[in-house]
Amino acid sequence: MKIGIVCYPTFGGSGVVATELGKGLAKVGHEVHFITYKQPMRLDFFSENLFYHEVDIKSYPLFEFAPYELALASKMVSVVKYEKLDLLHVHYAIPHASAAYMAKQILKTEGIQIPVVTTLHGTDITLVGKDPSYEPVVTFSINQSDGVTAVSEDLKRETYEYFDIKRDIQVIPNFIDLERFKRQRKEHFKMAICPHGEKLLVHTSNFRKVKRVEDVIHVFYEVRKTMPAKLLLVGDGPERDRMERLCRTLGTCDDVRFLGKLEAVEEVLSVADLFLMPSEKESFGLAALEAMACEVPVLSSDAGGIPELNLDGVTGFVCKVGDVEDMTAKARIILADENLPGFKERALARAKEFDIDQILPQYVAYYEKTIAATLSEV
Ligand code: GMT
Repeated sequence: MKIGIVCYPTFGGSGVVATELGKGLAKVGHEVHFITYKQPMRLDFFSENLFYHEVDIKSYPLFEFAPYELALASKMVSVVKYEKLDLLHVHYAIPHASAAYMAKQILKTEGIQIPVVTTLHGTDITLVGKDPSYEPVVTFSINQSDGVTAVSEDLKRETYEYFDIKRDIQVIPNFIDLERFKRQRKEHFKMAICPHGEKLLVHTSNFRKVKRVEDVIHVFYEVRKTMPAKLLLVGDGPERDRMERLCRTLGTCDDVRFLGKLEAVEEVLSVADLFLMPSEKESFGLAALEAMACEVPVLSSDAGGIPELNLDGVTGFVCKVGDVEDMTAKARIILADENLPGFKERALARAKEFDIDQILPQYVAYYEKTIAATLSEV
């Protein structure tokens, strides 16, 4: 198949999933065309089946805001037409699903039928998408897609709850490349951070309010009262400054390091004892899956689709959003020397259920079904 993938190319779960999916499809022989405003982060090598088309966003004195959606739709039209694509797969509804709808209508006037699959990732539904400023367009463009997937059962449920959706949504979860995300031997790194055998807690996110990074810091503060521990925070975003100030107020600065946007996150995860994800909203929790693949148990909130991944009492623990006291108690259980090995082993076993080799065929089957249904309508 010839597949066009549209996504956000920067840091963020939906862009990572879209890029890894495209790479995986290319590996098994499909031709994949990325259509984005910037080269996707993880697309920095040559493959005969991978192509990149940059969206040209022209500015003009009249435009206070350049109309990105129009430039994207125009680029989709030309790529579908000249590369003879079989299907467009857009990741994150806003504005990709509506731009795809526009491209589809333009192509129809030229006698070209292009099936569109939209994948819903999370905040495009649970936060920004349901805001009245976008909701009518999100509802319309989901209903107009030829296929719709969501990354968890919970996200599917929320989509039906918040929007008037008339079509089926197929759940296809996030996946993981177990070749890249595996526990590596990094004893020297662990020694440098935890010279006295301290337990190492890790959190990675884009430091937005929904991630509740303050809960990570409070849990760490409490845990550290009863056992020597260190905390590594990977990522960056709007809450970072406030979190640094919180560490100063609590007096934990010597034991906390902010690592910023680190690409090789698997190296940090390889030395971690516990991963924290206390999010307020989280449709799946790809960062937790990456941790589990590196044999790190997860202490999470019960937001969104996280409990579909992190099994309470098995791969870690699931606590109510904001319940720092319970999270602290559960962190201590996991970190106890006699418990840690069991949790690590079960976290890895669970991660293997989301191996890209298991999930990618689900997308391929869904594309085939969508193409067949679209062509039979013609
Ligand atoms: O909202 C974000 O955190 C970014 C967002 C994205 O689309 O880039 O991430 C979402 O998609 C990921 C991949 O499907 C999921 O693993 C994340 O759970 C989800 N984030 C939220 O729902 C907050």
